[in-house]
Amino acid sequence: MAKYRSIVILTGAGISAESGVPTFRGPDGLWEGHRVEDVATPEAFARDPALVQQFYNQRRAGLARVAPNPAHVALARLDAAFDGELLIVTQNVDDLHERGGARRLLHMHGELNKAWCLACDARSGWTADLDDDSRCPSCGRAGHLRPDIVWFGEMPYGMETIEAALARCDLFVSIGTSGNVYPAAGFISTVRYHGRAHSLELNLEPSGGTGWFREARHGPASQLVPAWVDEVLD
Ligand code: BJW
Repeated sequence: MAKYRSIVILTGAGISAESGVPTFRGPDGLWEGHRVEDVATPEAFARDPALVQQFYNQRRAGLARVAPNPAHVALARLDAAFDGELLIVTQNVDDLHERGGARRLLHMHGELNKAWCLACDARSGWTADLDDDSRCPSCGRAGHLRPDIVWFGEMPYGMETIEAALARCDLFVSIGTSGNVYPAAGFISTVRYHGRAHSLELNLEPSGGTGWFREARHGPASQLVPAWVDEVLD
């Protein structure tokens, strides 16, 4: 435990795959039936809000049918036991890290269970379907709520916090992400730029950026992550 004082963990869709949440770019990927530009851009939402709301309503409802797997639980165990600095940055919009028990968590691509009011700018917890009649709990106006999800071309959440943590950390771990989407795909470059942290990839297969990591282990997250957490806490 004394070996590291500051850890940043980046997670992606692969950590939730064994819970039954589809990844984005695999053979059974989430977007297989949808062109990404039809659903994951602000322009697409402006063009066909009902289609986009329906896509996210289905995924929000799907959260009730999935549960955290041993990888989520292991990270929560690390969060509870590690007395150094820790930040779990997830690209995932599901709530499996929270339900697994993680606390030091940042959702950089937003959350399925939140709505963003384009009239008053408030973010509110939201677990029901969203549609044109949905009323903002903050300002009371209907017809202005969208999923609080970061779409292509939008700024991810918490970038200042993340960049500062990446600059300070002495261990960076990337779990279950293909390294296709920026800025998350560039975090390893930031870590290398600062020069002193160990970096570890835990992924089913080599990601696009695997060669940038000092160490890489490949296999299912439900096995790799608990084993790695045991090592850190040993
Ligand atoms: C397992 C496993 C198991 C499977 N165990 N592993 C040209 C060049 C560079 C950048 C750009 C460019 N043109 C445009 C951009 C920017 C753009 C971008 O990156 N585009 C790329 C496509 C090129 N990015 C943006 O627009 C972002 N904003 C931005 O850049 O703002 C400006 C800015 C500037 C400077 C600083 C900061 C900001 C916003 C990106 C928003 C991404 N949103 C999405 C959709 C959210 C909505 C939704 O959920 O529907 O977020 S895209 C989608 O991809 C989703 C994910 O979070 C994200 C990453 O995917 P992830 O998690 O890696 O999943 P997969 O499926 O790709 O990979 C899963 C991995 O798991 C695989 O490797 C498997 O092998 C593995 N795996 N089972 C372990 N059991």
